[in-house]
Amino acid sequence: MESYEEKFIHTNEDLEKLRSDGVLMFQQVPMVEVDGMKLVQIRAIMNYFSSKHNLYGKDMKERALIDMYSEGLADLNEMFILYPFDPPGVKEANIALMKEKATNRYFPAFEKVFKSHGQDYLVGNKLSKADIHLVEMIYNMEELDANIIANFPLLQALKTRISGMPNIKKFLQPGSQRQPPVDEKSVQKTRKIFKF
Ligand SMILES: N[C@@H](CCC(=O)N[C@@H](CS)C(=O)NCC(=O)O)C(=O)O
Repeated sequence: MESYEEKFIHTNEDLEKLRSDGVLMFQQVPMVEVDGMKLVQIRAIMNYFSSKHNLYGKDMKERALIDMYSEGLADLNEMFILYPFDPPGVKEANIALMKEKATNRYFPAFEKVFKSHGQDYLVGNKLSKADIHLVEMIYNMEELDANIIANFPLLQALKTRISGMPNIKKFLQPGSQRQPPVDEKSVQKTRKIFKF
């Protein structure tokens, strides 16, 4: 695994400093400095690291499948990232909608992929970024409903398999990089930093 230094934005001044330094192409974060580049746009960043570390398929067709699976999950993830900022009422409705979509649309679709080929990973019998996105989504949805994958045995097996990988195990340990569910205090802090 590459070593890296993670810097957090704590105040609007931190953000404005980056902007005035001219390092944010669209005045937005996240931004990653890697291999002489200052990369923005989260999907561009993830795709770069996936290519670099061989998590992005062996040919065009595998990459197309990995993109298709990742983009499906990105649609659901967008709702997940935004719902803490919803006003009361809307928030509850979006939580219900995410649970419904995870249970009836996304998780059955991925369970079916595993059932169709009987392999340990979604694409090419090899770990790809799509598997990582899927397991991340399982953890996200479990924050909303702890039993959400109860009826998806192949997704349970994937979660166990990926979570046991040494780097991921480390990442998932309490107090390490994975952030806990967003609370009201951090919602207010984020609003202040980004002025919305
Ligand atoms: N499409 C971009 C969106 C980035 C984005 O919305 N970043 C927010 C913070 S999470 C931001 O910097 N907002 C300030 C702004 O848009 O002015 C990505 O996926 O990276």
